[in-house]
Amino acid sequence: MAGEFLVTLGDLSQLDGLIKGRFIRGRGEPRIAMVGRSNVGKSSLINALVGTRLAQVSNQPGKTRCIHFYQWKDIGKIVADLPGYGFAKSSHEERERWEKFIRAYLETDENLELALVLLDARHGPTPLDVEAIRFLSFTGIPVNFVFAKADTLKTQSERAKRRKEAAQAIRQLGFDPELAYWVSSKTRDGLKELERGLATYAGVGAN
Ligand SMILES: Nc1nc2c(ncn2[C@@H]2O[C@H](COP(=O)(O)OP(=O)(O)O)[C@@H](O)[C@H]2O)c(=O)[nH]1
Ligand SMILES: [Mg+2]
Repeated sequence: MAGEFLVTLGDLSQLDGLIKGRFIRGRGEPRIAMVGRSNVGKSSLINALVGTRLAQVSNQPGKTRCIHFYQWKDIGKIVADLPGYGFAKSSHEERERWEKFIRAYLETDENLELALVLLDARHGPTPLDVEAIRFLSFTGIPVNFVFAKADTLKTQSERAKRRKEAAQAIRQLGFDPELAYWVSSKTRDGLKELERGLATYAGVGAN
Protein backbone atom coordinates (compact mmCIF):
# COMPACT_ATOMS: atom_id res chain seq x y z
CA MET A 1 0.00 0.00 0.00
CA ALA A 2 1.84 3.06 -1.17
CA GLY A 3 0.16 6.33 -1.75
CA GLU A 4 0.94 9.96 -1.52
CA PHE A 5 -0.94 13.21 -1.28
CA LEU A 6 -0.51 15.18 -4.49
CA VAL A 7 -2.40 18.45 -4.34
CA THR A 8 -5.62 20.16 -3.26
CA LEU A 9 -7.87 22.11 -5.54
CA GLY A 10 -9.72 24.55 -3.33
CA ASP A 11 -11.09 27.02 -5.74
CA LEU A 12 -12.14 27.44 -9.34
CA SER A 13 -9.47 30.07 -9.89
CA GLN A 14 -6.74 27.44 -9.32
CA LEU A 15 -8.07 25.10 -11.96
CA ASP A 16 -6.22 26.34 -15.01
CA GLY A 17 -2.92 26.57 -13.20
CA LEU A 18 -3.24 23.05 -11.87
CA ILE A 19 -4.66 21.05 -14.73
CA LYS A 20 -3.16 21.38 -18.18
CA GLY A 21 -4.73 19.03 -20.69
CA ARG A 22 -3.96 15.51 -19.58
CA PHE A 23 -1.66 16.60 -16.78
CA ILE A 24 -2.28 17.58 -13.21
CA ARG A 25 0.73 19.20 -11.55
CA GLY A 26 2.75 17.69 -14.36
CA ARG A 27 1.56 14.15 -13.65
CA GLY A 28 -0.10 12.15 -16.39
CA GLU A 29 -1.61 9.17 -14.57
CA PRO A 30 -5.32 8.61 -15.27
CA ARG A 31 -7.72 10.00 -12.70
CA ILE A 32 -10.45 8.24 -10.79
CA ALA A 33 -12.96 10.57 -9.12
CA MET A 34 -14.62 9.45 -5.89
CA VAL A 35 -18.10 10.86 -5.66
CA GLY A 36 -20.66 10.37 -2.95
CA ARG A 37 -22.80 11.72 -0.19
CA SER A 38 -21.00 13.20 2.79
CA ASN A 39 -20.20 10.52 5.35
CA VAL A 40 -20.66 7.63 2.93
CA GLY A 41 -17.06 6.57 3.50
CA LYS A 42 -15.04 8.12 0.66
CA SER A 43 -12.08 9.15 2.77
CA SER A 44 -12.03 5.85 4.61
CA LEU A 45 -11.98 4.00 1.32
CA ILE A 46 -9.11 6.12 0.01
CA ASN A 47 -7.17 5.41 3.18
CA ALA A 48 -7.88 1.70 2.92
CA LEU A 49 -6.88 1.52 -0.73
CA VAL A 50 -4.24 4.13 -1.29
CA GLY A 51 -2.55 4.57 2.05
CA THR A 52 -3.22 4.83 5.74
CA ARG A 53 -4.35 8.20 7.08
CA LEU A 54 -3.97 10.07 3.82
CA ALA A 55 -7.51 11.36 3.75
CA GLN A 56 -9.24 12.89 6.72
CA VAL A 57 -12.03 10.75 8.10
CA SER A 58 -14.71 12.83 9.70
CA ASN A 59 -17.89 12.58 11.68
CA GLN A 60 -18.84 16.06 10.57
CA PRO A 61 -20.42 15.75 7.16
CA GLY A 62 -19.72 18.47 4.69
CA LYS A 63 -16.41 19.57 6.07
CA THR A 64 -14.49 18.97 2.88
CA ARG A 65 -15.20 21.55 0.20
CA CYS A 66 -12.05 20.94 -1.78
CA ILE A 67 -10.87 18.29 -4.20
CA HIS A 68 -7.91 16.39 -2.84
CA PHE A 69 -5.74 14.42 -5.23
CA TYR A 70 -3.76 11.36 -4.18
CA GLN A 71 -1.27 9.31 -6.14
CA TRP A 72 -2.25 5.68 -6.00
CA LYS A 73 1.17 4.31 -6.81
CA ASP A 74 0.32 0.61 -6.69
CA ILE A 75 -1.89 0.90 -9.72
CA GLY A 76 -0.41 3.99 -11.32
CA LYS A 77 -3.46 6.21 -11.05
CA ILE A 78 -4.53 9.36 -9.29
CA VAL A 79 -7.56 9.45 -7.04
CA ALA A 80 -9.60 12.63 -6.73
CA ASP A 81 -11.59 12.89 -3.49
CA LEU A 82 -14.52 15.11 -4.42
CA PRO A 83 -16.50 17.11 -1.86
CA GLY A 84 -19.51 15.17 -0.62
CA TYR A 85 -22.98 16.23 -1.58
CA GLY A 86 -26.13 16.28 0.49
CA PHE A 87 -24.87 17.43 3.83
CA ALA A 88 -27.90 18.19 5.92
CA LYS A 89 -27.54 21.92 6.36
CA SER A 90 -26.57 22.77 2.83
CA SER A 91 -28.35 25.72 1.33
CA HIS A 92 -29.37 26.15 -2.25
CA GLU A 93 -26.32 28.36 -2.84
CA GLU A 94 -24.00 25.76 -1.41
CA ARG A 95 -25.44 23.11 -3.66
CA GLU A 96 -25.06 25.33 -6.68
CA ARG A 97 -21.49 26.05 -5.73
CA TRP A 98 -20.83 22.31 -5.38
CA GLU A 99 -22.24 21.62 -8.78
CA LYS A 100 -20.38 24.45 -10.46
CA PHE A 101 -17.10 23.45 -8.87
CA ILE A 102 -17.44 19.75 -9.68
CA ARG A 103 -18.63 20.44 -13.19
CA ALA A 104 -15.67 22.72 -13.87
CA TYR A 105 -13.25 20.07 -12.66
CA LEU A 106 -14.92 17.26 -14.58
CA GLU A 107 -14.89 19.29 -17.76
CA THR A 108 -11.31 20.48 -17.40
CA ASP A 109 -9.60 17.19 -16.57
CA GLU A 110 -8.93 15.49 -19.90
CA ASN A 111 -7.47 12.45 -18.20
CA LEU A 112 -10.43 11.61 -16.01
CA GLU A 113 -11.07 7.96 -16.64
CA LEU A 114 -13.87 7.08 -14.30
CA ALA A 115 -16.22 8.38 -11.63
CA LEU A 116 -16.63 5.95 -8.78
CA VAL A 117 -19.95 6.65 -7.12
CA LEU A 118 -20.00 5.55 -3.50
CA LEU A 119 -23.34 4.44 -2.13
CA ASP A 120 -24.33 3.22 1.30
CA ALA A 121 -24.69 -0.56 1.24
CA ARG A 122 -27.70 -0.26 3.54
CA HIS A 123 -29.83 2.23 1.69
CA GLY A 124 -28.29 3.57 -1.48
CA PRO A 125 -29.01 4.87 -4.02
CA THR A 126 -31.01 7.55 -2.24
CA PRO A 127 -32.81 10.29 -4.21
CA LEU A 128 -29.79 12.54 -3.73
CA ASP A 129 -27.50 9.82 -5.09
CA VAL A 130 -29.76 9.46 -8.10
CA GLU A 131 -29.49 13.20 -8.71
CA ALA A 132 -25.70 13.03 -8.59
CA ILE A 133 -25.59 9.97 -10.86
CA ARG A 134 -27.77 11.73 -13.42
CA PHE A 135 -25.56 14.78 -13.22
CA LEU A 136 -22.51 12.60 -13.90
CA SER A 137 -24.26 10.88 -16.78
CA PHE A 138 -24.86 14.24 -18.41
CA THR A 139 -21.17 15.06 -18.25
CA GLY A 140 -20.50 11.83 -20.14
CA ILE A 141 -17.98 10.42 -17.70
CA PRO A 142 -18.05 6.65 -17.25
CA VAL A 143 -19.50 5.60 -13.92
CA ASN A 144 -18.93 2.58 -11.71
CA PHE A 145 -20.54 2.02 -8.33
CA VAL A 146 -19.18 1.09 -4.94
CA PHE A 147 -21.49 0.05 -2.15
CA ALA A 148 -19.58 1.05 0.97
CA LYS A 149 -19.87 -0.10 4.59
CA ALA A 150 -20.96 -3.57 3.46
CA ASP A 151 -19.97 -4.83 6.93
CA THR A 152 -23.14 -3.22 8.28
CA LEU A 153 -25.21 -5.85 6.48
CA LYS A 154 -25.06 -8.54 9.09
CA THR A 155 -27.05 -11.45 7.76
CA GLN A 156 -26.88 -13.41 4.56
CA SER A 157 -30.51 -12.64 3.78
CA GLU A 158 -30.01 -8.92 4.37
CA ARG A 159 -27.08 -8.95 1.96
CA ALA A 160 -29.03 -10.87 -0.67
CA LYS A 161 -31.99 -8.52 -0.36
CA ARG A 162 -29.86 -5.41 -0.69
CA ARG A 163 -27.96 -6.74 -3.68
CA LYS A 164 -31.19 -7.45 -5.45
CA GLU A 165 -32.66 -4.02 -4.68
CA ALA A 166 -29.44 -2.28 -5.65
CA ALA A 167 -29.14 -4.17 -8.93
CA GLN A 168 -32.65 -3.17 -9.82
CA ALA A 169 -32.04 0.48 -8.96
CA ILE A 170 -28.86 0.57 -11.03
CA ARG A 171 -30.60 -1.04 -13.97
CA GLN A 172 -33.36 1.55 -13.70
CA LEU A 173 -30.77 4.29 -13.96
CA GLY A 174 -29.59 2.80 -17.22
CA PHE A 175 -26.43 1.12 -15.94
CA ASP A 176 -25.28 -2.46 -15.78
CA PRO A 177 -25.45 -3.86 -12.21
CA GLU A 178 -22.19 -5.67 -12.97
CA LEU A 179 -20.49 -2.30 -12.56
CA ALA A 180 -21.06 -2.40 -8.80
CA TYR A 181 -18.57 -3.40 -6.11
CA TRP A 182 -19.46 -4.18 -2.50
CA VAL A 183 -16.76 -3.23 -0.03
CA SER A 184 -15.96 -2.52 3.58
CA SER A 185 -13.06 -0.30 4.51
CA LYS A 186 -13.43 -1.60 8.02
CA THR A 187 -13.07 -5.33 7.35
CA ARG A 188 -11.35 -4.83 3.97
CA ASP A 189 -13.89 -7.10 2.34
CA GLY A 190 -14.04 -6.57 -1.40
CA LEU A 191 -11.07 -4.20 -1.55
CA LYS A 192 -8.81 -6.52 -3.54
CA GLU A 193 -11.50 -7.00 -6.12
CA LEU A 194 -12.09 -3.27 -6.38
CA GLU A 195 -8.39 -2.60 -6.70
CA ARG A 196 -8.06 -5.19 -9.44
CA GLY A 197 -11.04 -3.75 -11.26
CA LEU A 198 -9.68 -0.22 -11.12
CA ALA A 199 -6.13 -1.27 -12.01
CA THR A 200 -7.29 -2.91 -15.19
CA TYR A 201 -10.02 -0.41 -15.94
CA ALA A 202 -9.74 1.04 -19.41
CA GLY A 203 -13.05 2.50 -20.33
CA VAL A 204 -15.12 -0.60 -19.74
CA GLY A 205 -18.62 0.12 -18.53
CA ALA A 206 -18.98 3.58 -19.93
CA ASN A 207 -22.49 4.89 -19.65
N1 LIG B 1 -19.04 0.34 9.56
C1 LIG B 1 -18.31 1.05 8.72
N2 LIG B 1 -18.15 2.37 8.91
C2 LIG B 1 -17.39 3.07 8.04
C3 LIG B 1 -16.80 2.44 6.90
N3 LIG B 1 -16.15 3.39 6.19
C4 LIG B 1 -16.33 4.56 6.86
N4 LIG B 1 -17.07 4.39 7.97
C5 LIG B 1 -17.45 5.45 8.95
O1 LIG B 1 -18.29 6.42 8.31
C6 LIG B 1 -17.97 7.75 8.76
C7 LIG B 1 -17.64 8.65 7.58
O2 LIG B 1 -16.48 8.21 6.94
P1 LIG B 1 -15.64 9.13 5.93
O3 LIG B 1 -14.64 8.24 5.30
O4 LIG B 1 -15.13 10.35 6.60
O5 LIG B 1 -16.77 9.55 4.87
P2 LIG B 1 -16.73 10.69 3.73
O6 LIG B 1 -17.41 11.88 4.29
O7 LIG B 1 -17.48 10.11 2.59
O8 LIG B 1 -15.29 10.94 3.38
C8 LIG B 1 -16.82 7.60 9.75
O9 LIG B 1 -17.35 7.62 11.05
C9 LIG B 1 -16.23 6.23 9.41
O10 LIG B 1 -15.61 5.63 10.51
C10 LIG B 1 -16.98 1.02 6.73
O11 LIG B 1 -16.50 0.37 5.79
N5 LIG B 1 -17.75 0.39 7.66
MG1 LIG C 1 -14.20 12.73 3.29
